[in-house]
Amino acid sequence: MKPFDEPIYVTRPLLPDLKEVYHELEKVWASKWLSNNGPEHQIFEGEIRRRLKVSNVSLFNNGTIALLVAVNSLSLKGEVITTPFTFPATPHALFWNGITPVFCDIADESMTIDPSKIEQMVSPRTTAILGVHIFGTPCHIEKIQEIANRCGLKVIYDAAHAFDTEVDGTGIGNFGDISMFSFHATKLFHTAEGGALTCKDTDLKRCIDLLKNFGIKNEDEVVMSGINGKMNEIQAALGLLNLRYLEVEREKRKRIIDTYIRCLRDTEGISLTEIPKHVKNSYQYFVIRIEQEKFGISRDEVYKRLREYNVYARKYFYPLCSDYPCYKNLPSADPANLPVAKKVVAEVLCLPLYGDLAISSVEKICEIIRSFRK
Ligand code: T4K
Repeated sequence: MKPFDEPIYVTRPLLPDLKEVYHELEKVWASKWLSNNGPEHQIFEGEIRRRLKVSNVSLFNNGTIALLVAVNSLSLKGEVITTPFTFPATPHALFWNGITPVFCDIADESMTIDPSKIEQMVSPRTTAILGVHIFGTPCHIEKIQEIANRCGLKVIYDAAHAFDTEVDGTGIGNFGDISMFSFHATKLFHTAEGGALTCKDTDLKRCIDLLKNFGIKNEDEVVMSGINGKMNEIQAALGLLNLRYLEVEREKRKRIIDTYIRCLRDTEGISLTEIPKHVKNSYQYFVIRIEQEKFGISRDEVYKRLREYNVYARKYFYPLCSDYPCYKNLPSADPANLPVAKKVVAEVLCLPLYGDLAISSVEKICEIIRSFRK
């Protein structure tokens, strides 16, 4: 088989017609208001609140700053239990708040933090659980809340991958104390860079809004030590525009995912992540798991050989956060504590997924992968 003429990346951003972008920017220019809770920001915040089906939203310049603020707003300290199978932003948001991340193993099927192993990680210093809805798959939210209630812990969810994920029709941002969404260019829905926090408690939203604006209450009062986490008007305008294209993008992605499933489901050694029936898929990633014994070659080998065909799949989220030099000496980072995460991180491969990816290219990627089987 011939390699693709152009590189096929794991994702490509949704890009609305430039003329429409220009039209949106004209409004921003006319307002002469570029940041600090301007008109586009206010409209966009309302739209996101409706879209995510939540009661409170605060917009941010990116998801990482949003997560930093979430941790800070709950006055967490000591230790927070989290997953090692995630993007660096998750444990770093704890570390930057002076908190020690405590890595808990993940469940094999969902690849999210394993609720049956959380309680044994709780110490007198533990103040919260930080779960990640990895690849848009919801954490075991009920069990996690039970543990949190029993142990007096807060719950934060990193929902960076879970825009549009719903559980039985309830927006994923309604669970736990706070959820963080990322609107980075690589996400299904984006504002180039951007993010949001959602929470049920309106007083908490007020605190979050102060924290993302240096703690400034008014011209005479700075009431807490905040940071600059504000989303600007250009980001908000792009977000409003992208919202209009979201359903079309989701439809296209659904067709691509259906094609991957059709072409790969009967391949021995490859397993597909199944989204439970009661969960609305975020369509953010398409993930396969490769079992070397059954497939004949390893995930790493598949990743390398796909590149020879100009296909840039990604080994998200390798390496585990517990293997980073800044965390590897923590007691919870001991590989013996994380057997499932160790196995999963060696098996997972994210295949290209974005609306403009041709179905014929998806079929060809599957054919290439199947041809590797030994
Ligand atoms: N928590 C979790 C669980 C997360 O996954 C993330 C971010 C965060 C927190 C933090 O949220 P933010 O602060 O980022 O809002 C990318 C993204 O930069 C990152 O947002 C995302 N997770 C992560 C999963 O993916 P990289 O280092 O893999 O990106 P990069 O530059 O290698 O891009 C991947 C591919 O996307 C490229 O090969 C081509 C394509 N691409 C990328 C960009 C930026 C484009 O076609 N156009 C583009 O503009 O991290």
